[in-house]
Amino acid sequence: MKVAVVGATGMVGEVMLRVLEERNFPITELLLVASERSVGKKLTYKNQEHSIIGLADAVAQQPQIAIFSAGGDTSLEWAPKFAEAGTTVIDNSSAWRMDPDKKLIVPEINAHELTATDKIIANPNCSTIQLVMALAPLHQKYKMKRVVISTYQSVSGTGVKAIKQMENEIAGVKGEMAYPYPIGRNALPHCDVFLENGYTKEEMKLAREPQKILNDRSFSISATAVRIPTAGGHSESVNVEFLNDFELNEIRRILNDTPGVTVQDNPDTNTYPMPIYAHDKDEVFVGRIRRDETQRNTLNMWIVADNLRKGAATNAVQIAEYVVENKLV
Ligand code: A2P
Ligand code: 11C
Repeated sequence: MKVAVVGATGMVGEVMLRVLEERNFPITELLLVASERSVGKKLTYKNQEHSIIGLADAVAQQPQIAIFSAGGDTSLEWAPKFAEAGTTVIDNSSAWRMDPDKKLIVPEINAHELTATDKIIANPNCSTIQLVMALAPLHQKYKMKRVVISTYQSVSGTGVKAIKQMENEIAGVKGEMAYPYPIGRNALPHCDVFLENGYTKEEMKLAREPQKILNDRSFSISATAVRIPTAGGHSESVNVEFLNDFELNEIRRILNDTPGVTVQDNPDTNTYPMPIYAHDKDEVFVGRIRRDETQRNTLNMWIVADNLRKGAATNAVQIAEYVVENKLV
């Protein structure tokens, strides 16, 4: 496969290259693409140096697959140009996710919907991916009615500038701020921009994207997204009301049997998911599984995953693997 990675110099792009290498993705030619600022710079993939090229150059080379993580504006402008050139685009931005003509894919859940005519495929938001990975098998069995979620999100979800802000604060150095407030020793109930309804864009992604991925609008999700001073992954406190009753052991068994999900749940040994352990892993970790004693058929759990891996790069590479294995490119 001739593969382009658009946004190769970025934070997700870097993880993308690592994941492609680790999974030995069948690449015959690799095009590393970034903004004009970076053209000519060198990056290493599998011990080989590659020069960064620009978008127009990459389109002209007609790669079979282009994995984009270069922001929504770049995707809006350039993904259609690649698609027109015959490239299958897997886009990690929010640009196409809710477009009714584009599919929003978590491979373990709905990759079977993909066909060779899908030329722009959307990768969901990081906090959505880890949520639906745990909810999908439970929804299938017990039917969700309502989900209430609060997130505790890593600064790596904001980007390099936010990591730098956190490092500067730790070092006691003044520098550029990614957030309107200090992030150290703080919790900001503010991920992405505020919308007219008083929710943030991140909260509305959590409310809407799972319905599209599960192809079901019969359940609702209410979200509060919070940024905390951690770097390894996003955590989520999730309360799910089902239509049908459940046994906790059955919930644990279903989650344990779900590919890509690992249960870490033993209060006796203080075993529960945490970002420091989820960091650099591809699985979604679920723990603190317990019945909500205040309401029928309702479950509480805690979900953690590395937002740059399963939340972004790994999910996108898995989509690429699916389209290659199923000869959709
Ligand atoms: P560059 O490094 O040349 O700016 P991050 O999310 O970590 O900020 O990374 C964003 C990625 O998207 C980087 O690789 C960045 O390249 C790339 N990028 C940003 N704007 C553009 C653009 N207009 N055209 C192509 N790539 C872009
Ligand atoms: C965050 N979820 O942690 C964001 C980052 O829509 O792809 C990714 C934003 C997106 O703030």
